[in-house]
Amino acid sequence: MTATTPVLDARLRKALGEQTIELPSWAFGNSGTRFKVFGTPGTPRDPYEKIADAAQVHAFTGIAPRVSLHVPWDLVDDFADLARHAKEHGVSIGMINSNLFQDDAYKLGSLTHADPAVRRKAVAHHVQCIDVMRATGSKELKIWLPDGTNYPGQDSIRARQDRLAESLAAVYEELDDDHRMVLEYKFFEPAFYHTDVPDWGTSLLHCLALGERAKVVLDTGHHAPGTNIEFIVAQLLRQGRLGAFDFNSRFYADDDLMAGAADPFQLFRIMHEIVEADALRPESGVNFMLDQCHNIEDKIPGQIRSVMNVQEATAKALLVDAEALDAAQRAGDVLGAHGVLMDAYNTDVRGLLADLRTEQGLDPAPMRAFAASGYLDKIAAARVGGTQAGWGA
Ligand code: RM4
Ligand code: MN
Repeated sequence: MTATTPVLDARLRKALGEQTIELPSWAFGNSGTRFKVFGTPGTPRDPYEKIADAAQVHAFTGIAPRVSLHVPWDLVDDFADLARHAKEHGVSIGMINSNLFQDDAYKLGSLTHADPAVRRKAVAHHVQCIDVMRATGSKELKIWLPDGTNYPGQDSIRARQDRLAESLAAVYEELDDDHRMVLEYKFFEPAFYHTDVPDWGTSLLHCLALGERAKVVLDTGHHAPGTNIEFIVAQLLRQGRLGAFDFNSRFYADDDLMAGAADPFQLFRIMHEIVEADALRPESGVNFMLDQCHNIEDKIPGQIRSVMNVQEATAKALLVDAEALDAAQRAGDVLGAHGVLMDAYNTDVRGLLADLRTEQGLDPAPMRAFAASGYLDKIAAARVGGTQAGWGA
């Protein structure tokens, strides 16, 4: 097929114009590996500065209007004031993430712990997160459970599932009617023998037991190598239980690199499932979020690049000729059907997205425009003293 230049028609304009991507506050703080955390001049010292930086990503891309918070990393005295600050910067507060992995009490588990007092403490932490939701206007509580064991026999896998179900039900009870709970799975780390929510099936079973407002979070870095992630996307969409993505890239484990960097084709395949199920629309309730760390690259441009990568994958998925694909699939035309998908993937959508930004009053080249804005120099000069936010704060 000859390459054609894609045109920004009304359908693409609407679909791309409606898409939003949520940013993680922690991406703006310092992070690293267990070997070293490198600081950057100008790194935010508090949640207010993290939000100001996140707002830059939205200002230059136009599609990142929400910032997700992590409690207690983003604790402030007055959350309503933080929400006001976000609004002043043109963004709002997104999902509230609980933290069950940095308290000594949780060494052997949190919501699954054998000791009811520890489980109560973990449930109470979620009540605190729900209060943050009320103060900030957030509607989603996000739970990633680090619980698990390191050695066979260390604890009863089965009893832990029962305790988890009970604890999650206690948290779910606390939600307001317009709140949702999203439950993230991960197959390893920090526990290495088993984790208590290792996969989408386990997360889904707990969500089904909890109720309609419980959905699954799919973090692209939380699967064994070779896992067909788009299959999971399709399956969760069929059940109406795909609550959110945590997008990032991985080469080996949970690398948390920029979305679309390691495997842009995988990102495209995921977005193809989304488009095919008509789940790109805001009403579908799928929250497209990034969950990343920028260990060696500058954080704000790292987020801008990631947002653009997701947007490019989305535009390509929207270019799949659905009719031709359907016809080829029905006819059993293996290579024809595959060809339809590859034609879309191999289309250069950068010009189309530049046109979209120009129409929206944005600079067509966000990376270049942000670099030219001088913002990084400005924050490096202004943010002197204090302690830079990082893993654990
Ligand atoms: C976990 C998981 C969570 C994230 C933390 C920081 O691996 O991906 O979503 O909140 O890391
Ligand atoms: Mn995640």
